[in-house]
Amino acid sequence: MMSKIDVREAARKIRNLTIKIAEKSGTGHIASGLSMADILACLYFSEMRFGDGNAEADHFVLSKGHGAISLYATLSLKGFIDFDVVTEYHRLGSTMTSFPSEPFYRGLDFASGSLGHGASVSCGLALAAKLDSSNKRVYCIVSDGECQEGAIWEAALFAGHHQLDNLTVVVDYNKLQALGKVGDIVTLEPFADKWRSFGWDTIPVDGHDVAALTNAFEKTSNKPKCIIADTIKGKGVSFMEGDLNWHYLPLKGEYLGKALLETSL
Ligand SMILES: Cc1ncc(C[n+]2csc(CCOP(=O)(O)OP(=O)(O)O)c2C)c(N)n1
Ligand SMILES: [Mg+2]
Repeated sequence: MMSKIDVREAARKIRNLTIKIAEKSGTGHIASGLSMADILACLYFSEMRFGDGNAEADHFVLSKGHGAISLYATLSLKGFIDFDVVTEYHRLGSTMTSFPSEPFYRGLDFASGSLGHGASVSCGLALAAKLDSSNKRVYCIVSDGECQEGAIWEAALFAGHHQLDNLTVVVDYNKLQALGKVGDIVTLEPFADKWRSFGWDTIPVDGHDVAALTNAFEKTSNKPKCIIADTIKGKGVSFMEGDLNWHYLPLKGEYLGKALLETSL
């Protein structure tokens, strides 16, 4: 296991690799990836087990599949996929599809991208692990706009009822969705109270504070866990942070140079 300082460095590298992949692919959804870079770093470089030794491999579901660019960056940093392969992101015929899909790689074994479904899939995986007397854990990242979908709350109800204490859902609470502010479109608040009322151990945390995130992951209880990660969309690239336009825009010209520079520091 890496130290917390190393996880922080992993997050920086994930951001830098994300921009490098964006440079090659010329596509968007970059800010959605950057928003969860610290969460991915904690999961892949501290919290999750990948089946080494006698440990069972945990499952990860990127319910906000449109952020795949940073998941691919993470898997490349982890050494599970060659960087030459991940830079084929979004190209016709590439296995690095815009949203995660088959063929799967180590650390990536579920397709996603149609928002709203990942939490339910994760509930199924967590319940199956319990029925198999397996100590596998299941981790799922959902986005905040995604939490406006009813299926999320069906999963919340189910996991609470079955006390799926092997399930952790992290909400990337960046307050922006594709076309506006989450709070203006359909507010989620009081968000933590809602998860708690569904029977979840709910931990609001600064989603860019690696130490706080790690502590939240390490906390145990007999309930499913919801980490509400307070994040900034586009975190790490100054002109992208909190700017709705960067949900879809590709990086070009001087913007690209600035993003490469800022994420390499
Ligand atoms: C069911 C479904 N509807 C629409 C989309 C298109 N879409 C992709 S990202 C997005 C909004 C993303 O906002 P949010 O959920 O807050 O994610 P963020 O990028 O902020 O993490 C939408 C509507 C989708 N992927 N799936
Ligand atoms: Mg959002």
